[in-house]
Amino acid sequence: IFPLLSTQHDHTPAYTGRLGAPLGDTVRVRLRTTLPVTEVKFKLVRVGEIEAHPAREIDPVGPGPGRWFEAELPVHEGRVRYAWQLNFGHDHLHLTALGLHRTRRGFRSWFTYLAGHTAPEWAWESVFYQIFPDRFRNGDASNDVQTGEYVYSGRTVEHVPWTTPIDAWGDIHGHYGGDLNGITQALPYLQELGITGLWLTPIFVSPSNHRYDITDYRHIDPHLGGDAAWDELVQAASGVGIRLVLDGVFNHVGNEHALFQAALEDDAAPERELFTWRDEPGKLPYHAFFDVPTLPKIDYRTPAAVDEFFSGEASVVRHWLRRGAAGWRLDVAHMIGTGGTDEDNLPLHRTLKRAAREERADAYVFGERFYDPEHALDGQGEDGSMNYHGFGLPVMQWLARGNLTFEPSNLGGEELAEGLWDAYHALPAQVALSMFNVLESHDVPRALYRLGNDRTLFRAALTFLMGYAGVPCTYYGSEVGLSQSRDGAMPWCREPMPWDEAAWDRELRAQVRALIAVRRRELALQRGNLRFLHAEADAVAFMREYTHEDGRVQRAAVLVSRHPERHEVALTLPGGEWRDALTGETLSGGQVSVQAAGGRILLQEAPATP
Ligand code: ARE
Ligand code: CA
Repeated sequence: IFPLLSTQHDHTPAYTGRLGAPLGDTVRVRLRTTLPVTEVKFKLVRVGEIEAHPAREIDPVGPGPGRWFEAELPVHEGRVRYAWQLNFGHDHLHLTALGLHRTRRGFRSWFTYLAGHTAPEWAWESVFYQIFPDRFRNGDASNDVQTGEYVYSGRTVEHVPWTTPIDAWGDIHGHYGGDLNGITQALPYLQELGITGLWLTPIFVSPSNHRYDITDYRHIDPHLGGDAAWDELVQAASGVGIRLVLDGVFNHVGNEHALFQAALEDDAAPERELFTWRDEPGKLPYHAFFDVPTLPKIDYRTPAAVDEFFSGEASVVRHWLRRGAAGWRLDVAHMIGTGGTDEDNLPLHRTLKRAAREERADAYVFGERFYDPEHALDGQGEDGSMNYHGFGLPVMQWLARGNLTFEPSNLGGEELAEGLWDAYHALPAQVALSMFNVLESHDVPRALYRLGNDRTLFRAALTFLMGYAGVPCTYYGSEVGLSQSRDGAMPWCREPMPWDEAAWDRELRAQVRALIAVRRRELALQRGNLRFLHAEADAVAFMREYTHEDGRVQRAAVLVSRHPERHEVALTLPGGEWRDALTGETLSGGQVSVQAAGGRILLQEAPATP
């Protein structure tokens, strides 16, 4: 199922002249092959028909082996589907995004060129860190929620001292006191780690410790330091090159939100139309997220809802981008809409994205999607999505060997590679590079915990994350070995960050830092293509490759094993010298046997022809 190295075409400059050109433009595209072709044809789908044009042979680009062919791609529609046909006398092969095949395969496997699409490329170069504000750092004790201060979900809230372990029943009422002031204080720590982007789970006025039930979207929760703490954080973060992405809870509001309160109080209130109501015995009178009473669902069939949150002149989306946010993570993106299917909701997501881009030309907008995100990712809506389905969940299932109750199936390396490859090739390159890759989050168990707290396996997981196509995001505290006290997802994955350095695993932190540095240095990891090189039950290897316009190639081969101890893996690398990104050790390509435990990133830079 994996593409061969003999023939290549991808989104990088030598092969694709320009990404995201507008409708009506023409883009030059190229193919390189070492096969004995007699002719190469460029094929595209236009008005439902396949057109085939001869590609012309050109002088070789760069020093690599093979012959080069060039064609013109007319950007005639939003998504241009194309492929190459290689003729060998009477026989032929097709090159699609899936690789070389005897048949031309379904159009879903063809290359996709996205017209007029600009990706937030800064995100490709970023390494993100997710913060759950109540649990990251308490920078100002004077704003802490006090025990008994108010009632939430039928019980008074409690102030919990920082070092108290999470308690199941108390958790939804327990506030540890973390705030934005704390994040500002920790910026030097994050900068030293190499972080350049933060995703903050909700920070607006809300009674719960997770703040997904928002009372007022236009103000920062005073318990997090209020609006002033935000402005201070924005300024300090931009000073150290860190961008802030906010959590957009747009499927539902908190039940204490004024619009919902108005709707509840009066049957004739215009606000009624912002929600959906029902009259069924034993059920809430309104639709809510998973029937959680504090989370009434917003009805976007009502134009006032679209205005309030997305497109209006002072919408929530616009407000915080104006005030310094760099993008939005859309909570339960698959639910945000009119109550219809995901497809029905696409126009709404495009409206949201358009408003975001009007405010900030490079705003990064990605949805939370636990399952198949493909149909939502045509580039006009979300830039990408959280990559649980096509990355984090399967990678963790494989590495954890089905350990523990969360997503317990035990995948083999072959199945893993197949699943990842399938998810990757289905997306246009700019979207694939904009996927938000996570191994863990505040909704799933911590990766380190799922791996039995084994450091070698965790390092392997992080190598996968930093090496893979898409934007990597780590979860607060993982870098110092923060784990869980027991099995399960929330609340166990939300322990407060230990700031007593005696509790840190410094060796782990140094390793995480080194991996982040490699990611931030290597163009191939940020913008390269993706191909799987090898898969066996306990090891997989993939290649990221970036070919400059002059043919210079930068390669990174990423090898990951799920053995906690030494594990020799045999694989074939392109010839020439390779260097280990972390140890500097060199080896020559061809058939090699490499120690894979803990993960490896091997680099190769082929020089340009004079
Ligand atoms: C809290 C408690 C829960 C309790 C619930 C109901 O923590 O134990 O069951 O209340 O009383 C936020 C808070 C949660 C809170 C929830 C409701 O963070 O702590 O739960 O609000 O008050 C699915 C969705 C996914 C969603 C998760 C939570 O597909 O989109 O469930 N994620 C977002 C956020 C959450 C947030 C909300 C949605 C609501 O990221 O933090 O919850 O705004 C498997 C399943 C998935 C499931 C996933 C994670 O993979 O198949 O369907 O995701 O696990 O649990
Ligand atoms: Ca505080």
